[in-house]
Amino acid sequence: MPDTTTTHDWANDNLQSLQSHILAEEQTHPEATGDFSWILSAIALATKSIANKVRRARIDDVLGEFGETNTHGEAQQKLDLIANDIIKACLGARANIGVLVSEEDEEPMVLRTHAEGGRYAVLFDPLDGSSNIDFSVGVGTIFSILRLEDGHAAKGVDAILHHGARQVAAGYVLFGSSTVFVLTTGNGVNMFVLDQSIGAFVLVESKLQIPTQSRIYSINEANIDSFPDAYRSYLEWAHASNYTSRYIGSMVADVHRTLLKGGVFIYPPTESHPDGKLRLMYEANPMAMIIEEAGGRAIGNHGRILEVEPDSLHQRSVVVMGSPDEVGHVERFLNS
Ligand code: AHM
Ligand code: MG
Repeated sequence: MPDTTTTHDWANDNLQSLQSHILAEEQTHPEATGDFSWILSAIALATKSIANKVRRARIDDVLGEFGETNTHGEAQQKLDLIANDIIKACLGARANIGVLVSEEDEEPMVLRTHAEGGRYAVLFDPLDGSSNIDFSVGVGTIFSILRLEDGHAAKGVDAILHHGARQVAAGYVLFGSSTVFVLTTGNGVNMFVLDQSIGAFVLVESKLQIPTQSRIYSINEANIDSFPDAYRSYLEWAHASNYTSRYIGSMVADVHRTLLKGGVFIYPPTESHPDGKLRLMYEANPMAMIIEEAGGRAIGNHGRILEVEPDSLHQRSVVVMGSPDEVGHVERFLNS
């Protein structure tokens, strides 16, 4: 309950929606054009709609596989495609979005040239962890925003193949026991929760900081026999050091817990996924930007994830991200 006494600081402690937060941030940048509020309001609209579909999935009978595989040869769930269509419908109409890239589509969708106003590319995984959806486990949408340069339409995929440090914003929306929107525009990490009663994401925490250390590792340990030696040695050390294990198998949920509670989330190379399973440009990069902006670290096979120059849109990346000290422990084994 809000404090209704006269001593309450109403000027600085007020209810703020995602929309008003973005507008307020833009006002601190005189050169801002309002582009972000357009893009983020489209993402907010799309994810509110996806949250509704996810909640109603069993009632509406849209659980289960669609019967096709995506560009990575993975079974698509019906809700993967529904979420993909919702995002494209909401973002496609925003005049400043030039290109959309989705995990579910092999080719990027070029909407507008630079001359036509296409200033940004939005890359996204519409419904990450969707194989968990039949069991009401938390799933999420992940997005990354890159600025486009003049001539992007002619350059095709090359116009988007930039390292993650060039992201201008990144975020995810977790559809869990509550719907949580976590966002960074390069100025810290803010967390919003969907208030169903008013239909708006409201700010619940600003400038989130990940705990520096926490004895939690999050990894699919069933694959241990095919992990490289360094990861096996790390796990042996963690067992001996009284670590606990938490693994949901849904990256958004696992990274969200890691952000709030600390620890390390790891998807190492395995026999079936020698380059790691997660995708660099719309899974690893946006999560890495959020974790770094919150004071954490995110590394892959060759150092900092955000410095990897991609060769292809859908390439995979090894992921080790979380509390700075915990990533440091894994890194010690990777370097030895
Ligand atoms: P998806 O994009 O097809 O949903 O797959 C990504 C998911 C991540 O959410 C999760 O971290 C990982 O796959 C789990 O993989 P595994 O089942 O091999 O542990
Ligand atoms: Mg995914």
